[in-house]
Amino acid sequence: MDLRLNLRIALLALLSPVLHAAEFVPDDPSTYVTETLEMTGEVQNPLRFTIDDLKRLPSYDYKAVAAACGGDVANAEYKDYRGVLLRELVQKAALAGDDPKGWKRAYVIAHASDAYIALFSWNELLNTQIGDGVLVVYAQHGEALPPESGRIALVSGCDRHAGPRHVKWLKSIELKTVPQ
Ligand SMILES: Nc1nc2c(c(=O)[nH]1)N[C@H]1C(S)=C(S)[C@@H](COP(=O)(O)O)O[C@H]1N2
Ligand SMILES: [Mo]
Repeated sequence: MDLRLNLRIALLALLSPVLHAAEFVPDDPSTYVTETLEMTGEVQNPLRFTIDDLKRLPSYDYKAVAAACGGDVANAEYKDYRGVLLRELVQKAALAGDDPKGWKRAYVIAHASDAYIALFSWNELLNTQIGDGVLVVYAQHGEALPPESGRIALVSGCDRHAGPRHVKWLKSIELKTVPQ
């Protein structure tokens, strides 16, 4: 093999963990399945949503939001999800405290039951196109999500690569602020 090819392979091997973290595939996914979603952290309203609660909120089609923002539409058929906007859930929970600038220091962590997380800044959710594509999903192809995806999951359809901020077995949404 020539040196150039060897270097290319070495570089790819170095970069791949950034985009393709080792995917966790449990033997029995049902042990990780969550049936409710909790809003935790620095919130005024520590809400808990069942899947039925989520279904009563305004719902969005993943394929439509991802197409609108030019996001990751690879395998769009597979990604035929339906769910609610993360920013609308966070607005319902609302930030605790009376600092009018508190929201500017706020960030949101989506936690899974296997300790996987995805991280968003509040302004990213509220004030950029990325936020238009961040959905808490409960259905795929018009059916309940299968256990291996989690009955409740989070997807970020406007990301360049959807994998890293796809959270299966979504358990809670934590709202926090960077200390002053
Ligand atoms: N709870 C949980 N979600 C997870 C992971 C994980 O280990 N645990 N792996 C992530 C990774 S690294 C990828 S690439 C995607 C793969 O799923 P997808 O191809 O259906 O997006 O799931 C993501 N979601
Ligand atoms: Mo991944």
